[in-house]
Amino acid sequence: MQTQETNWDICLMKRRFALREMETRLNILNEEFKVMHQHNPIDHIVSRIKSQQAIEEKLRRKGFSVSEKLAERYIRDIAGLRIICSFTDDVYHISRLLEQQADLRLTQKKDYIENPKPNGYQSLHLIIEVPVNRTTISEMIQVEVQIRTMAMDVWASLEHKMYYKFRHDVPKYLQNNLKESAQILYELDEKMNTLKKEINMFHDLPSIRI
Ligand code: 0O2
Repeated sequence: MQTQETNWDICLMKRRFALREMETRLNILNEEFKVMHQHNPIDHIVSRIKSQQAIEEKLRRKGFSVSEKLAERYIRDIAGLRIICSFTDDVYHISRLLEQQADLRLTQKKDYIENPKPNGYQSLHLIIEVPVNRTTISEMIQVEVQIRTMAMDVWASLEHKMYYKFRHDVPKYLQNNLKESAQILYELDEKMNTLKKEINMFHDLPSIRI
């Protein structure tokens, strides 16, 4: 019989494989797009596996007892991938391209760009099941994919730092400033998106396509 530690190891290993699989697919999409359309929709990708300690904390927060079986079932972001794009259109484009891949299963979509969180947080969150083929077993493994623009990313990392700096009790005026900044960044993203479209209308100048 396997020890609990071994089960956790397997749980985390499967998710590392799922992340690699997703990253390869995304790099292919990005490279092909560059060749066909002279534009990289993805600026960069960051990925992480949640630590066992963070998974256990999240399980407790959700009112579950701690086991890797419950983690596999209820913690959908053990494997997390963040895709940073230059433009809002690219965020939705990447999402559509992933949704079209026949062997991926989209099980949840939260559009915090269309409906930002009350604090101002914006991002598109997908939970995608990815096929992982191991030596003796093939399994669908969940990956949380967050897709956002650079502006949304800068905002989210500042908010994250602030949340921890003030131990989850951010003064009201800072909360208001943050929310205001999110709105300004949203407007900036919209402007940049429109500008990009206008520039790309100059079909006779493909070398400046962005
Ligand atoms: P970390 O450290 O990034 O891993 P659910 O899984 O649907 O039951 P959950 O997990 O709250 O509920 O889902 P949601 O809303 O999709 O958020 C998951 C992740 O999105 C968070 O993971 C953050 O990474 C990010 N996120 C969500 N809301 C905010 C926010 O207000 N500010 C910032 N900066 N990030 C946010 P973790 O596990 O909380 O943290």
